[in-house]
Amino acid sequence: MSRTLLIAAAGERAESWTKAFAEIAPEIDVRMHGPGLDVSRIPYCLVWRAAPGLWPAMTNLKIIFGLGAGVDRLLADPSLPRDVPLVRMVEPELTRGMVEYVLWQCLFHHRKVWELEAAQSCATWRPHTYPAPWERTIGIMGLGELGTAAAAKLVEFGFKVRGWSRSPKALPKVESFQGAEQLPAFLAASEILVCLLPLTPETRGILNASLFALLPRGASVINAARGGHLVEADLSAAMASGQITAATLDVFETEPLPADHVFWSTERLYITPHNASITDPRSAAWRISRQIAKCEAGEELDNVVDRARGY
Ligand code: NDP
Ligand code: OXD
Repeated sequence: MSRTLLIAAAGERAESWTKAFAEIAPEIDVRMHGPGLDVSRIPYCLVWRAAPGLWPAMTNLKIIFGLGAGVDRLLADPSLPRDVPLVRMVEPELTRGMVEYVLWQCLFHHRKVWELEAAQSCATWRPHTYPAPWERTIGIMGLGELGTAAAAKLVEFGFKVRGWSRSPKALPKVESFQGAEQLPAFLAASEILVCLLPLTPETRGILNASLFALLPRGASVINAARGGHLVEADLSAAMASGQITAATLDVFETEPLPADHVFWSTERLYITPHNASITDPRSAAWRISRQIAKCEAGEELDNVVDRARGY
């Protein structure tokens, strides 16, 4: 059992996970969580959200691997073992996917594609202008693994990029702001605001009416982090008043987004189904196998969640 990994999350992707471990890390003995499986001696677990009773049953755990970069759901579970390291997902394909999503959506909002859609819907050849990227400021909330990579790509495209985090950053050509005191200055010029924050008690509900009021009038909002960051009614009101022109949301307080939710029919509000980026089983299998090897060798693990900070 020394290198046994329980996968308690795979759903319809179960096959890709077993295949990935078989190809990339055959030394790991993978078990899929299911009824009747004795998990008491399994030392490693890869999980998105734990089924009730899973943690008390895993009495010999050495590492919990979160299947996603965000660990808010795992930390919200009072039965999560306190003394076992929780490692969040950091892998190059997850980062690449998010960079692609942020670039795609920033270009979409930069070029105001909804104006083209409106002209096309009435078969009108309407001149459409937009500023050069260096005349457009994009603000990224969260300059961690994903925010830093997204900022670098936007800089490469010539945008004016600014970022907001808890601690000071020095990233090439990114104007950096830190902490609550510098949030208003950060927001003041952010014409396209991208949220890539972790969901913590401090960041829950941060995308709210007061924050929207501090953005330049007519700004766009892109939330690819967690639904809990957004106060949904405040976004609806800000869009109705014109303070926010358009938004793209990948994540929602309730997922799947209910069919009768007002967002489905809100003009210039674009929805993607929590797939801004998806953990790649092959790339993740390699990362997890390295971490297990480190653990077995008594070495320090990477990307261990700081439970006091919540990310
Ligand atoms: P990281 O932990 O690497 O980065 C988090 C960043 O947020 C850090 O820069 C941190 O600041 C900053 N931050 C945290 N709390 C605050 C605060 N109170 N005030 C200001 N800044 C703060 O996370 P990742 O970049 O890997 O991921 C970010 C989030 O993206 C995940 O938590 C997840 O929710 C979401 N996600 C969504 C996906 C999707 O498909 N929609 C896919 C993957 C992730 P500092 O650097 O100073 O610590
Ligand atoms: C993640 C996610 O946190 O997929 O990785 O949302």
